[in-house]
Amino acid sequence: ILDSMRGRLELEAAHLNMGGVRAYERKFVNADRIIIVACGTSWHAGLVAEYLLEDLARIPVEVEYASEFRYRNPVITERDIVIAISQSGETADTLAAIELAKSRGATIFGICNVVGSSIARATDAGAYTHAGPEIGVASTKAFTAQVTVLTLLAMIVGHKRGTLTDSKLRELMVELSNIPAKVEKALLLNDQIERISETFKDVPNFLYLGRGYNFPVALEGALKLKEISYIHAEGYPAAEMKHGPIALIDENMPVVVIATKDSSYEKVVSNIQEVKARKGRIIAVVTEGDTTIPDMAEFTIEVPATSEVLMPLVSVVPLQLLSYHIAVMRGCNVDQPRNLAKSVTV
Ligand code: F1P
Repeated sequence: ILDSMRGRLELEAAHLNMGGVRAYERKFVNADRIIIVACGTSWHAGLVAEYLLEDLARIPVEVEYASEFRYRNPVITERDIVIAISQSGETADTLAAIELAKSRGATIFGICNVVGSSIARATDAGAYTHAGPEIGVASTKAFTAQVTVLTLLAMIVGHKRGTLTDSKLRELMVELSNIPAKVEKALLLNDQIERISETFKDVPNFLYLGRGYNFPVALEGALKLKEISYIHAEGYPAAEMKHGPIALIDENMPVVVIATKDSSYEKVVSNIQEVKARKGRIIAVVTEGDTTIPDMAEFTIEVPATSEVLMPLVSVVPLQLLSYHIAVMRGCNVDQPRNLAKSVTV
């Protein structure tokens, strides 16, 4: 099914070499657990993969900051698979995490963008994202490509394990082939987001909230803003807000809520009500045609509908645009942010 559908995919990332997955298919199918190691944006792609692999393949997943994992004494067995994700393929923390897992017998699967990079060479197998060079230091299209690879991986493994039915697989493949057009449509939000950015360019803080598949997207939105505009931003699972961050909300706090139509929609709507009750300034990312949230939010950004499991590929785009425009308006160099290196090799 995958082979016949692959011809329909237009995403550059879909040309990836999934041969690496096929060669280690049995390992993946029998894995007791998958441990994902990565840093920064790649770590956020790993968090999306946790939802994907649990939902579609029913494999327990742990997502670890490589920068912390490398100094721990983790319990790793030969039945574990470690997935290392890195755009540059040169991140020293991720490389060290790989070496540690390897020394304890795990199989290492890499997802890198740069062909022949150190991480690609250190792994047992892998899939390249082939997303082209990242011009700027902060990852953007690498995130989309990594999530695409991880989605395909979860689909292949889930299908083999019998946790993803033929019809569900086919449905997801068809929707995946629609994603490039939906991302194009999300990019048309550019002018609207530029206008919204004008309102918020001078604020000192931002909060980002999301649930489920949109929780890692909230983290990624906050990281992009920090990285390129130097505004302090926090990403949180929306349900965690009441456990602390709610104290921060007043009439000066912009709160970006990713509230697309999915299984946690109703709960996100109540989170928006909680923010509104405290006069927070709500910028909501919603599914096209939503009639409830626009009445509650100061700004509403509509993205095309898609399957819940594929939504991060679409919902991250307006957040990247928001960070970009705010950074440009603040006079920041979006391609070379201060203090950041393309690959962190120390
Ligand atoms: C990891 C990362 C990027 C971030 C910045 C610093 O890089 O944290 O996500 O945007 O470039 O490095 P990589 O391992 O994915 O190359």
